[in-house]
Amino acid sequence: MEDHYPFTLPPLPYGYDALLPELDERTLHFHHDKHFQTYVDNLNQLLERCPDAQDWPLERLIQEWCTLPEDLRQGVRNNAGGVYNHDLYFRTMAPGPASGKTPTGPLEQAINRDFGSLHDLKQVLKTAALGQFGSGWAWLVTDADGNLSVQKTPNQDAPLPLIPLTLVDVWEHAYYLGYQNRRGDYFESWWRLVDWPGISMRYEKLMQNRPQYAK
Ligand code: MN3
Repeated sequence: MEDHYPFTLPPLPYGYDALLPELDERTLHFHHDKHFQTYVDNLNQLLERCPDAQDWPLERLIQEWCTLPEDLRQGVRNNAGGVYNHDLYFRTMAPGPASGKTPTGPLEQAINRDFGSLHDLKQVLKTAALGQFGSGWAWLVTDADGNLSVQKTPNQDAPLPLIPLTLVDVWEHAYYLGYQNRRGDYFESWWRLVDWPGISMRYEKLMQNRPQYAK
């Protein structure tokens, strides 16, 4: 995806039927092609009226929306978050059996250090996902030193400047067609889709590139 305005919808990184049986085609079509697209379109419409922020990357829009003209603030907050969060959500799921997707290397070590085990991380993340009242997200994040934590955020807020590794969308539009009100069942399905190999690689790169003083 472009680093700044005008943003475009990145294609779904796999086929619409690739995440069956966990997530069905209709859910992915609506979620990616309709909901995600709407956040992209809304953000572009808002930034059209705000030339000063047209070269801002998403991360800056998310962290500095409150410095924008007042009539744009809430819209940019919601829609920049919507674009950022959905991009990462779709990119950190992958087809294939969960048994072939486990954390490796420095991420595996950090999960064991900070949560006890992958199973313990899952429980903490599930509690956050089920405990998020109304719409929002639950996140696995790292700080600049590599310390992991679980966060939850309402609406389309993101926990920056903490660095998101993966996240689960607990807006009803993410699961209602397949799971109705069963957020816990949806969480279990999402967990089987998490692309731990990709996330492990990203974490390792982040740790290699962190400032020297932090090592
Ligand atoms: Mn969503």
